[in-house]
Amino acid sequence: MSETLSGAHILCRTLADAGVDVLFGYPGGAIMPFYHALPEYPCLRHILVRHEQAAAHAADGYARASGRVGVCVATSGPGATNLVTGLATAHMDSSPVVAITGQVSRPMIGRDAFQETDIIGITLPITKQNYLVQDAAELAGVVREALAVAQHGRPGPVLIDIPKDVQNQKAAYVGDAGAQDAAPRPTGADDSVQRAADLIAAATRPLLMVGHGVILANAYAEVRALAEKTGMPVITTLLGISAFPEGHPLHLGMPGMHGEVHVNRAIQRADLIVGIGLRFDDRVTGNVAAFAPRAQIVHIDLDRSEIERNVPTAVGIVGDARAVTRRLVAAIRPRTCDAWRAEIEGSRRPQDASFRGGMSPEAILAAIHDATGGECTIVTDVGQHQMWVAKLFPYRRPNTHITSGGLGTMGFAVPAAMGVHLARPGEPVWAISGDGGFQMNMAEMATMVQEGLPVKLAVFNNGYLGMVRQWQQFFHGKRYSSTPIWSPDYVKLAEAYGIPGYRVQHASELADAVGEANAAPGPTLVEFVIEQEANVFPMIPPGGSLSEPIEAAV
Ligand SMILES: Cc1ncc(C[n+]2csc(CCOP(=O)(O)OP(=O)(O)O)c2C)c(N)n1
Repeated sequence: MSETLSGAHILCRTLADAGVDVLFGYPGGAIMPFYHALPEYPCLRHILVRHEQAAAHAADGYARASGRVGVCVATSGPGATNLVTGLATAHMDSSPVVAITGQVSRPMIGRDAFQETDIIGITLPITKQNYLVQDAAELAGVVREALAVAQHGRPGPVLIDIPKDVQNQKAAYVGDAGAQDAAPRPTGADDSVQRAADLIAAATRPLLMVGHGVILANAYAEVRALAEKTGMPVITTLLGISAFPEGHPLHLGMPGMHGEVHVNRAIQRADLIVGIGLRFDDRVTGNVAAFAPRAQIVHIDLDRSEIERNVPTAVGIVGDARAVTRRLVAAIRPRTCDAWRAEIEGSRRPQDASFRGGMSPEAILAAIHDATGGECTIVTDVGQHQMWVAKLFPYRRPNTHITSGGLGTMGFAVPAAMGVHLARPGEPVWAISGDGGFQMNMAEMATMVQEGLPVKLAVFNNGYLGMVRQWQQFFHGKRYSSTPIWSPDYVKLAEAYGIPGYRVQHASELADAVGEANAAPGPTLVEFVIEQEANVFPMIPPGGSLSEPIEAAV
C-alpha cells in the first residue's frame, strides 16, 4: 500500500522502518523540513550535539559498539563540512555510518547559494558511497540502499545529501517489502585455505596477527580456536585490541611504533605471519622493507584491495574473517609452538618502567578496571594516553576498546563515548583523553547533561600535547614548539556543567575518586594530574625498522 508523503516524512519513515533508533545531529536552514517532521517519530531518538563533528563521531561510536549503522544529521554548508573529520575517521576504521545532510533547493544548486557547499565532491574520497537525491520518489530506496551499503562487505560511511525542496516534495511512500538478503560474504578459495594450513603446519616460528576485521566479523571464537589448536602466539593491532583476551597465555601484545619490544622482535624473527583483518599499515610495519624479513605472510581480508597493498603475501585469502578462520581451523592439524613461545618470553620486559611519577597510567587504569570490575568499554582519544591504554588495560571482553586508529583523530573519545553509551546503556563507558584532545570536544558535556548520557570522562593532564612533545624531545632537539597547553580548572568546568568533577594528584586518591565517579548516576569528569614529561616506550622512530626501538630517554 502506498501513501503520499513529503520527502522529510519519507526519510523519517524509512529510517524508523529500518530499525534506526537514534540519530545524532544539529539543525539548520536546509534540513528544517526534516526537523519539522521528526517529532512525529518518537521511535527516532535525536541527540542534539554541540558541534556536527561530534554527531559523526557519536554515530561512529554507536556503530562500533552495536555493530549496527550509526546515523548523523547536519544542515548544508558549515553543518555538512563539520561532519568531514568524523566521516574520514569512520572511513579509515571501516565503521558503518550514514550521514544525512540538507542541501540548498535544486534550483539554487551551483549558484553560490547561502550555505551551499558541494558536500558530495568533498566527501567522495572519504565515503564508501554518496548520493544527491534529486527526487523524493527515490528517497526511500536511497536510504535503504545507503544503510545496506554502509554495513555490508567492508563497512564504511555513506552520505545522503537531500535538497530542501526534495524534503518538501510529495511522493508515494511504499513500505519496505522486507529486508533484502545480504550478498553472501566470501569464505576464501579452497586451495588458498589449504595452502595457508600447509604453511602453518610447516612453520617453526608462526605468529597470528589480529586486526579490526576480527571484531567486525565477530570472529573471536574462531580466532581463539585457531590460536589454541596451533599454539601460535597472538598479536593484536591497535584496532584489534579486545579481539583476543589480553590475559590469555598466547597473547603477546601490540605491534608497531609503540609495540612491546618482545612483540616486534617476534615479528622480526617469525617465519610465518598469519594476518587476519588488518591492513599492515605503517604504524604496524615501520619501515616496510625491513618488516618481518624472514616471514612468509598469509593475509586474510574481506577487502581484496588490502591484499598485497602494503606487504607481499605468500597466500592472500579474500573472505570474511569468521568464515575463513573457521575453515582454516578445520583444515589444520593440532600443533604446539612451545620452543618458539619460550624464545619470545625470554625477551619480554616490564612495561613502561620509565614512568617515574607516583601515579602511573597503569595505576589509573587499574583503578578504572577495579571500579568497573572490567565490565566497561574504554574509548580513547589520540596521543600518549591512547598508547598507555592500548598497552596496559587488561581487556577481557570482545570489542570493549574503541579508538580512532587509522585517522588518529584527536577529539574522538568524548563524542564517540556518547554513541557507545547509547549502544550499551547497561554498562559504564569511560572516555579517556589527553588535555589537548579533551579540549577539542569538551563542549559535548552539555549534550551529556541535556540528553542524560552518563559518560565517565577521564582527562590525563600532563600540560602538554604529550605525544607531539615526545617527538620533539626525540627528533627535534627538545624544542617544545607549541606543545605546552594550558587547561581550565576541570573541576570547576565540570561544576559549571552541573556534573561532579574530581582532581586526582596522588595515587592514594585514585580508588575513591574513580569509584565515586563510576558509581554516580550521570556523567562525571576525573582529571588525573600526571607527570609532565613522561614518554611512551618503546618507540620505533618514524620510518625506522621494528628492530630498532628506542627504549628509554637519553
Ligand atoms: C585533530 C588532530 N590534530 C592534531 C593531531 C596531531 N597529534 C597527535 S597526538 C597529539 C597530542 C595529543 O595531546 P593530548 O591530547 O594532550 O594527549 P597526550 O599525548 O598528552 O596523551 C597531536 C597534536 C591529531 N592526531 N589530531
